Amino acid sequence: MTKLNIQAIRRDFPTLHQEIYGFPLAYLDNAATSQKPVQVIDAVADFYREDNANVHRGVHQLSQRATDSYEGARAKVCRFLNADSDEEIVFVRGATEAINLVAHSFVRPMLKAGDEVLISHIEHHANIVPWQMLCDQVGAKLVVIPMTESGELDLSGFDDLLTSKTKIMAVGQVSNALGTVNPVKMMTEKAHAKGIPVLIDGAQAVPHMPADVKDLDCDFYVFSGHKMFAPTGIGALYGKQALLDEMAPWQGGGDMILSVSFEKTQYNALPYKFEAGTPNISGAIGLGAAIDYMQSIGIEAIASYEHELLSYATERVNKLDGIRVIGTAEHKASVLSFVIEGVHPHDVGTIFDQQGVAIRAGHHCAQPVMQFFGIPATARASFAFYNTMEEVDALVDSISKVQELFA
Ligand code: 7TS
Repeated sequence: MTKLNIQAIRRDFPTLHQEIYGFPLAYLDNAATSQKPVQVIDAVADFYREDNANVHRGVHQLSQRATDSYEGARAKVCRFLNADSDEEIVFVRGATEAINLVAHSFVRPMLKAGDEVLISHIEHHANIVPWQMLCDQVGAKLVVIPMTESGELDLSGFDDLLTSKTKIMAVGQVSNALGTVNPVKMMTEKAHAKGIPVLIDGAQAVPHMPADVKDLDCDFYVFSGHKMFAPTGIGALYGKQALLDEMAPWQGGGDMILSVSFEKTQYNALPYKFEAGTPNISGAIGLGAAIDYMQSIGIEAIASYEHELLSYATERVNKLDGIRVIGTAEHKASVLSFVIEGVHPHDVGTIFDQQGVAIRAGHHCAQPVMQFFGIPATARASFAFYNTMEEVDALVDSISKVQELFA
């Protein structure tokens, strides 16, 4: 069994301790966003109480302290991802903005009519729509790695999908709708063997497993802070330095320049070239605190405990009649999507809420996955390391309650 002291961990998360309709809150919507520990809340509040100033521009003390904290957070992200240098870490709003940045600055300049962008059937819309928009603009083709009934990628024809026309492969490490863990390292190796650059969407991976860009050898890696216990509005793009160096900025403004005249602007060095305007300083500091927090627990320990939670939940739900688990991949992380026969997932979500159980009901911004299974939506429970076996029991009780009401 786990070595984590879950009750002690839970004390760090103020939002978890409340009642909803008289029931203790069971927060099982972590794939949408996670709750925040006091260590993160305090880091953000302390910044505003003590150091608030803009970064990279002040000679005064507060600005120097703000800059040190902001850049300190970048160094933490760099170590967290096992990147080579801070210059490879660009602060962005989240995974969505990071993917759009790569689409605009890296892929768009080289994409021609007839070229291809390779994604998979189980991507979040954030890793579909930016590529589709780009392809539409130049007459390129969006090529999709198919999926299987268990919610895994069907890689039987994968080699043939990697062609001389493929300008990038962009795939998620973990599916948000199904929880499938994709073999992204092997896929990256195969893409690289044909000279194809790779972007990995780590939004659903970083809260649950070690993320090591050197081990994966990906060219770009993106994630959002808010799913890993940090504030909203902050995330990071990792890019190999040689690629980021070659890329033009996609937004212009303050901080991303060395000099400006009406004739010519000289861009700033990495990573500032990609951080136009005043950044989310407190968010970055909160992200640094969230990384410290996760590392103090231990990411391997988190992964192993969450695996126990998911196995227990899956086992209990599988014993029930009239319920279909959507996403039965061999390797999964923290997500249990399901449909209850004869009940719309939105009704499931509402009835769960009345029992204090917070889940997401919907298409999870992965409509192609729903189309594959021929369903409009699923109910999705998604776990974090502060969840308990008792909360899984509350989930199962709520399923029974729904079935009673609709019997
Ligand atoms: N990629 C994946 C795999 C995601 O799950 C999400 C958000 C994103 C990208 C976009 O992240 P953002 O922070 O830029 O919005 N996923 C979800 C979810 O499953 N429920 O709400 C948001």
